[in-house]
Amino acid sequence: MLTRELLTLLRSTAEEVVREAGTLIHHRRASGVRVDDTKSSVNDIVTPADREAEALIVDLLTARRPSDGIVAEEGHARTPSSGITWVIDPIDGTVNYLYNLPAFCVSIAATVEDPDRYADGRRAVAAAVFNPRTNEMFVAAERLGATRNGEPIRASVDVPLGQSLVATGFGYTRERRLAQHELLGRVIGEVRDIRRFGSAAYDLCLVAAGRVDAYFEVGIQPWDWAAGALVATEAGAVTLGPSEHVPPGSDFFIAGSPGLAHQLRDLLVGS
Ligand code: LIP
Repeated sequence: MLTRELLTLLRSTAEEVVREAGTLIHHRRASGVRVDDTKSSVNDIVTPADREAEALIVDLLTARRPSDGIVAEEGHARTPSSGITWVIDPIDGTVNYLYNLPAFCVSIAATVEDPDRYADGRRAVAAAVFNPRTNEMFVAAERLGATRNGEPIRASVDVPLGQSLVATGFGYTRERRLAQHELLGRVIGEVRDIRRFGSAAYDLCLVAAGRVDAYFEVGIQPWDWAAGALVATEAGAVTLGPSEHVPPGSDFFIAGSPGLAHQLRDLLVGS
C-alpha cells in the first residue's frame, strides 16, 4: 500500500501537470485548431495540440518522476522502474476541442499494476482531470477522496433508474456506433434522459460530482478511463464490467452509485 505522503505527492504532481497542459491547449484553441492526422477512422482525429500537450506532460512528469513509466494516447511509452506508470490523455474530447465545444479535458493518472481492477491490468492511485474551458479541476487519490476545484464531491445515491440522468458516448467507426446504438436502445426508455458530452474523463468526473447519475460506454481506452474512474470511485461511485468476473475496460464500462450501476448493467447485458 502506498503511503499517504506518496499519494499526496502524486496527486499534487498530477494537478500541476494537467493545469500546465490545460493552459497550453486552451491557448492553442484560441489561435485555431486543425486536424493533423487520423487514427481508427477519418473522424478519429489528432490535432497538433494533442501531440504538443502530450510532449509537455511527458517532459513535466519526467523532470519530476524520472523512474515512472508512461502510457500515453499519442504514443509516448516508457517502462517504469518505480512501479508507478502514468496513463495520459492529453486531450480527451478531441472532437469537442476541434469544434470549440466546452467539454475537453487533460486527463492523467498515476497507476500501479493490478491485474483484477481494470481490463488493462492497472489501477489509478492518484489522478487529475482538468477542463480548461470551464476551469474545472478534478483530483483524487486512493483512500483520500475526490474534489472539484478543491471542494469535496460525492456521486449521487439512491436515484431510481427511471429518474436517472445517464451519460454515454460513441466510437469512431460505423460498426461500433451501430452496436452502441443497439445498446442505447435498451436504456433510453428506462431512464430520465441521456447526455452525450464527448469526453469519457469528463463524464466520469460528472458522475463523481453527482451532475449525472451514471455513465456507460463500450470502446473507451485506458487513457479515457484511468483518471476519471479514480475520481468517480473516490466520490462513492462504483465501476463495473459486463459481469462480476470481468473487470471494466474497453469492452464494457459503467460508473455510478452501486444500485444504479447494477441496474444499468442488467439492462445492458441482460439479467
Ligand atoms: C473520446 C472519449 C469519449 C468517446 C469518444 C472518444 P478522445 O476520446 O473520451 O468517451 O465517446 O468517441 O473516444 O478520442 O476524444 O480522446
